[in-house]
Amino acid sequence: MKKVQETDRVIRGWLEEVRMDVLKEMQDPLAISEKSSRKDLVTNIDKSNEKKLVNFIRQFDPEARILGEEGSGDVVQDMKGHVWIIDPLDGTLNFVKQRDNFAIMIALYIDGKGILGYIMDVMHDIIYGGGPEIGVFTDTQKLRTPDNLTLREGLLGVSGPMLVHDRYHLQAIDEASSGVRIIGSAGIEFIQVLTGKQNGYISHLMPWDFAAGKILSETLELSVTKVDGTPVDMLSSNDVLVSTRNTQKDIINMIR
Ligand code: 2AM
Ligand code: CA
Ligand code: CA
Ligand code: CA
Repeated sequence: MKKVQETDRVIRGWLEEVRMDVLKEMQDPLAISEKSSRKDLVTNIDKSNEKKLVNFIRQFDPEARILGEEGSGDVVQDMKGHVWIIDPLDGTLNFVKQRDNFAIMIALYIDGKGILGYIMDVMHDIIYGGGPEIGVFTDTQKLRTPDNLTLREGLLGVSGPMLVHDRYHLQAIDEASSGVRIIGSAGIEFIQVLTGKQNGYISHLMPWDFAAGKILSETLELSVTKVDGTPVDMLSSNDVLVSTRNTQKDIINMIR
């Protein structure tokens, strides 16, 4: 396996290349199909992005296993060795309805440890990437640990359905915060927390939704756990809380 710095440059190159294809392909009509419901969509671009990323990874790291949302990768049932977790297009409903607020995400874990994570905000052409060995960078800046805000001091990102159904007393948590925000892309929500624009985010997520964000968040001393504060399971869905440490304490106290 190559040095982390070199791998970082390679992954950023893949993301730039896939982004250019997305910008070109999204000028043509999308082929859209429903997965579990009319609010859970997949497009030709989700699928083609995943195929391209899987090909890049296979050439670069042939022994590795790949867990991807659209199924072009492998069946991954443990985190031994090199495991890449990819979300080829995060925020597909935003992509279809807004042509904005969507991301591409890549994570590399080795023996269960997060090594490198990447979230590309496609329309703003910014990659948030890195890991514990090198820190978290965009093309132009190194991110520092956000201020350790309490719940009442900041804005909380939430999943719309979880708020509507008042899961974990989210409506009371909303009242206690400075306000809630609903973006509809886990990747873009993670970026808000990484950059200190929101002090937290709560959502029901699959591994590819949080794999990259978890590495980046933990590198910046943010916490990523289940909503009850226990560790997330990397191979199944979880109700995930990503937040500053003070906000995590406040939320866990409120849901107890
Ligand atoms: P996706 O767009 O890659 O599917 C808001 O819907 C956020 O939650 C998005 O990041 C979305 O990722 C993710 N998500 C996870 N499970 C979902 C589901 N069953 N339906 C829609 N979005 C889901
Ligand atoms: Ca999806
Ligand atoms: Ca996703
Ligand atoms: Ca996706």
